Amino acid sequence: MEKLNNWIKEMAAMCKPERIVWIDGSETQKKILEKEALSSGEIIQLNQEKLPGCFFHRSAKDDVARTEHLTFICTKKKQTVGPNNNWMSPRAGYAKAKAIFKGAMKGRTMYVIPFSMGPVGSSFSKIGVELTDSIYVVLNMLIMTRVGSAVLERLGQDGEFTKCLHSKAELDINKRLILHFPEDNTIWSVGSGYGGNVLLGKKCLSLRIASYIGRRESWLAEHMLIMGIESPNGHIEYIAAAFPSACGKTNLAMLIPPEGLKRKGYRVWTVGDDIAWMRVDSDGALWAINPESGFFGVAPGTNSKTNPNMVKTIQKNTIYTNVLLRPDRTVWWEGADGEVPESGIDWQGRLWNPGMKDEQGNVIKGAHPNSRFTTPVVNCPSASFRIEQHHGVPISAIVFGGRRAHLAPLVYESFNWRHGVFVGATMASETTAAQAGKVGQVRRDPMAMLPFCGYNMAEYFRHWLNMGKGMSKPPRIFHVNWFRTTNQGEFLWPGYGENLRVLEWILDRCNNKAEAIKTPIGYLPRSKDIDMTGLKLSENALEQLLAIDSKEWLKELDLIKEFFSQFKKDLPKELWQEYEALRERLE
Ligand code: OXD
Ligand code: MN
Repeated sequence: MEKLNNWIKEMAAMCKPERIVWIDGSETQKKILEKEALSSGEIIQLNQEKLPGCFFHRSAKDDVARTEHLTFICTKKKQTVGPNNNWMSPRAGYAKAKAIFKGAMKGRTMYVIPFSMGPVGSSFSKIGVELTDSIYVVLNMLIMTRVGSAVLERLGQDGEFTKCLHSKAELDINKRLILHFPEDNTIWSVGSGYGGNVLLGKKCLSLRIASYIGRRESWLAEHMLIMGIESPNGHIEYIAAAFPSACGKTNLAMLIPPEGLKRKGYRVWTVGDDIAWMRVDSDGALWAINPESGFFGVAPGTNSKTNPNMVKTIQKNTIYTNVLLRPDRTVWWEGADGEVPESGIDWQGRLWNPGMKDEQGNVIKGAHPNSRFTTPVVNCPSASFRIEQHHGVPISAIVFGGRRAHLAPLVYESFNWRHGVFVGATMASETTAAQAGKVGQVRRDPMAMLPFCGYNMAEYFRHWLNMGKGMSKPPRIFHVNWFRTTNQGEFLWPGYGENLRVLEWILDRCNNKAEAIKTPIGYLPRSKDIDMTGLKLSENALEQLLAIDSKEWLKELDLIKEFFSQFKKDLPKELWQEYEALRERLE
């Protein structure tokens, strides 16, 4: 404990809190903190009859999303972080942040949160300690991670932990920094209150720092959901899947089988919706845990059609951030179930009516497009019974995906692990209205890790290639695209629960039970290989969904070449070989 105590002393000397409070993970302490946050107005109590244990929080107007331009990886050499990250030297990083942290907690309490990413005591879990001056952060961390005395016990006298320091400071975007020091196992975040910037166990530890540690220790920290699919005979197989944002990752993780397939008796078990830590076990297979214990999900668009399980999950013990507050102290967002409320208080605290417009004539939204809920995994009706198992779950298939109006077919399988790494490394998605910039622009997002890989992505690709060599039973790697459209822009595939039809083919491939045809880009199902019982698509839709246009793919290869070129000599030659081989097959 000496190491921990000394560090806390040093950080307190810099931040100057009025007092220090240790978070023990107890219900009693949580209640006290809730009371305090209620009286300061940091949170608002929601209608306890309709939403028991639920609270509401409003953030600063310019503090509503991850700020990637203020996020840095601080390493001795710039080369370590590669072209995909903002870099600062540790000396400069500490100095810049220190200037903001200095005295930032004056008059405030510093909370000490010992937390475990992964089940407490599992050899695959990692421990962190977050110091923060925000009760909102404490209450969110209590949902998202395993917190308290059991973690300290596990840490023991001088166990290794990630040193996480956070202060709201002035919540000033001009004095905001999210800094990672992987060489020191340290994270410093200041000037923000937004989840992705301040719940330091999530993106900062479980992806950026963990990806760096994972390379050293030969495992993978990935931006992936984990779901189990129970087949009619009771056997459960697990899939890990990576998608860029706005592709429905959370919805897929807890989908409800569609009627036709339900009759067959499928059932889905949710292990995680955002992060997977995966390592090779003694059986030569890849095993995964979800390091988190909660969901931090996007509210808008969540309803009984898109995600019925999540609608049930967020009825209790949930923290809502930046949604619309209704007169009866329940919550609403664009794309929620039911009628649009006649009035409410919007995410900025202003009186709101539907159809209201701003000075530019744009419709004012009730909820911020990135408004969120923080909710415990155990609330979820499809929560897997294996979430607390120290060993995790064996992964049969890895699925990469993106949002592509054309080009990528509904599903294809890579030829082997190396080709699968190429498929993941060349992942891309088209921007939607939810993102800044032009709609429909193709953005490369390898393995959906572009904003989260804590080191040079070229080295990350090499690590993926090496992981394949260490497995005697590697998962098969697939690519899916739920978003292909007709030339008129209509979606060809219904998505949501129906996606299980594609996952069925994927698992059947893993078990050598389904046929496929070999194409230049990989193995594809024929239309009759996808079970369409109870689902009627327009004529030829499936054929269009599975069509490959070589000319389009050759154009895509030019974009891939451009993307790969930025890594210069660092890019593994195997990926250039895959690139050349694909070009040859297409020509
Ligand atoms: C998230 C993200 O919040 O990827 O999960 O931004
Ligand atoms: Mn995510």
